[in-house]
Formats: sequence, structure tokens, C-alpha cells
Amino acid sequence: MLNKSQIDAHNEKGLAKHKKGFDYVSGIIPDAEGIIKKLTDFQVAIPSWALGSGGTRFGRFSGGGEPSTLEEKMEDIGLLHQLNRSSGAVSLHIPWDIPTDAKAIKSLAADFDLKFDAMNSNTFQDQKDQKLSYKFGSMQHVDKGVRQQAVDHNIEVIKYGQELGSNSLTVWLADGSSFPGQLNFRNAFNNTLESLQSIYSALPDDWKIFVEYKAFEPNFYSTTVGDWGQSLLYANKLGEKAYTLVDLGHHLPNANIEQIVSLLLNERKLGGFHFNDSKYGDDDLTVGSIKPYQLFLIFKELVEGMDARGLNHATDLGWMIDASHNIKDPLEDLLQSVEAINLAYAQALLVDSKALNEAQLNNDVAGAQEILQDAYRTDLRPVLAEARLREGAALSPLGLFREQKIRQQLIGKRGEKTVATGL
Ligand code: PSV
Ligand code: MN
Repeated sequence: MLNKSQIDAHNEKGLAKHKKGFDYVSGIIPDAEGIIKKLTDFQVAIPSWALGSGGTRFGRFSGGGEPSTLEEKMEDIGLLHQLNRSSGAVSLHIPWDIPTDAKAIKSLAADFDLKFDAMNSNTFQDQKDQKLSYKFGSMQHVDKGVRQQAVDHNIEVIKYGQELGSNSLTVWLADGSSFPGQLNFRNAFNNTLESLQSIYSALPDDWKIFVEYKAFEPNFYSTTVGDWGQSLLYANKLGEKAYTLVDLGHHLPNANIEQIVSLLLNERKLGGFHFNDSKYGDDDLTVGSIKPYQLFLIFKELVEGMDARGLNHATDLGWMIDASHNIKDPLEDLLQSVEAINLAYAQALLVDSKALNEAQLNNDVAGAQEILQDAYRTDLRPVLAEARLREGAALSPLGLFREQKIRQQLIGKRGEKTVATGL
């Protein structure tokens, strides 16, 4: 952990330059204070599986100093939160990170000022000592015994979450088929629905269930919750505590994610979000590193849709990063991710929605584009930095992480060859 004087010394050094930038931008935008307030409230959950190096099926390169226990993972997230005051939540994955002593984990979270966001279940891998295999799916499986095992696991995950004070469960299923003819689509759908219904009936009253979709992988012919339409079907059939979860990396190339988000909010069925970016298929790239304009357009729809539905930006949806880094320092990557999310959010808050509405009513296509691009091209980084400064975080979270040689410190403490649980 950092101490206050280290953060203060870092901020002192950058203050004069920061002030110039902030004075300029707050002078040319209408409501810098309003944006700062919203940014301060907005927290993005860090997944417990993103703190170590990921890998591909071709290999894995450890960066060293990785957390090997849940306690160490919480320490890492606490550190991120200290640096940016925007990562005040954890999203746990069971069984990778079982809170065996929930009371102790809860009190550790309180020390770091962290909350527990959505719990994630895992029926996409077989665990040691598991009775039945998920090789041919879990909730869709032709064998009722396998389906029941998957249901029981999810109910157990809810119990862990209740002990920690979480109030949502994310279900992502790898279920699907790899070859034509392997699966009866209707039976797979109906079995999955029945399994989800059993979980839904065990869901506490104040909980939500998020049904995450993914276009392909690990199955490459069909996926049983393959797109937002299928997820929405399940969510609608389950009931009012069920929602769709959008993971940015889970779409076919060029999908219009901003339109999906807009319609899901219109249906009051958008529940949660997994942030990442992708160039080809999967979701392993840093948020905003490939398509920052798309991220802004998505946030523009989020802001507009949440406002239209009277939702609280900070608390009514689950905001999580879902990433796994192959060659970058995971902590540096997560700092960059949160910064990219906050920037897109701030830019979306800047959109002149009244003018945009007028332009749309007048079929002023060029004018509408100008309004969006004007917000996108305004450099709001000093506004983000100001929000951090006021909260006692670092003007440059990544800069301070490097100045303090935090990775080297972690390697010194935890060793060079540590491996975090996860992918
Ligand atoms: C699947 O690719 C996914 O996006 C789900 O959210 C999982 O829980 C997570 O990644 C980790 O495998
Ligand atoms: Mn995901």
C-alpha cells in the first residue's frame, strides 16, 4: 500500500501543469463540476482473475509478483483503488477465488474501501473432484444430473456472495456445440432455461441475475447463449430480477454494440457490463486501446438510456472489467482500463443532448455528427485528474505506480515465479 505522503509528493510535482490544463478545459465546457461529481461516484469492479498474467493455448509468461491468494488479490485491488479512487469493487470468480473465511475477506475489503460486485460462477471447466463433466455443456446438457450439478454450483456461488454482501450473480455458459448435428438447439435452449429457472428461484429477493452472452469460443459452431437476443429471451422468461450482461468482446466483428445497449436499456433489461476491447475475436485487449470512439458511442447510449429510465449511473448497473493480459503488467493494464472507461464516460456526459435531439428531429446528419465528435475530441483528461486529486488519489496513477517501483516491490515480497488462479 502507498502512504498519503507518497501520493501527495507525486501530486505536488505535477500540480502546476495539471492546473493549467484543468483551468483551460473547465473554462470551455459547460459543467466540469457536474462531470467531476459523476466521475467520483462511478466505480468499476476489478475481476479477481485479472490480476495475474493470462496466457494463450500456446503458453503463458508470468510477470512476477502475482497474487497467489484471494487476500493478495484484494491487496492489489486496494492499491489500484488508492491510485485512482475509481476501482472500489471486486468481482469474484468461484471456484478460482473461494472466500473460505468470508468474515476476514469482508473486513479486508472494508480496510481497502472495496465492495463486492457481481459473483461469477464457473461451469465451463471441470474442477478436481467434480463428479460429472461439463465437456458437453452444463445447463444445456442432455443428462439431467449434469444440469443439476451446474444449478447446485450456482446456488453455492449465491451463498458465498450473500456472505460477502454482493447482490448479483453473473452466469456465463460455455455451452454450445462444435459441430453441426451435435446438438438439438431447441432442447439445449429449453434445458438451459429450466436450469436457469431453478437458479432464479433460489435467488434472494434483492439479488439480480445477469445472463452473459458470447458469440463463439470455446464452442465454434453454436453457442447456447450466443447473442443479446438469446440472452434477452432467457432474461424475459426468467422474470424481473434477470438481466442481460454485455461483454464488449463477445460480439461478431463490427456488431453495433451501442445500438444493442440502447435497446436493452429501453427494455429495462440491461443489467451489467464487462469492459475490454477486441480487434479480432476475444476480449483480451485493454479497454479503449483499439476502438475508443466506439467506447464513447456506447457510453453515450448508456448515459442517454439510463437517464431516460431514471437509473443511477453509479449504482443501478454492474460495471466490471473483464480482461486477461498476456504480456502487460496486469496492474498497469487495469489502471489504463479504468482511465479509458472514465474518459469515455466523461465524454458521453459532455454530449449536448438537447442540440443532438434537435439535429435528429431536423434530419441534420452532419450537425449530429459534429455534436458527437465535438464531445469526443475535447480532451477531458485534466477533468479526470482533478476528480482524482480531490479524492486523494494520484494525478497520474500509472506514473506513481512506476515511480514507486510497485511491481519490483511485489516481486520482492511474493517472488518471481508466482501464478495467480484464473485463466
Ligand atoms: C467468458 O469469456 C468471460 O467473458 C466470462 O465473463 C467469464 O466469467 C470470464 O470471461 C472469465 O473466463
Ligand atoms: Mn465476460
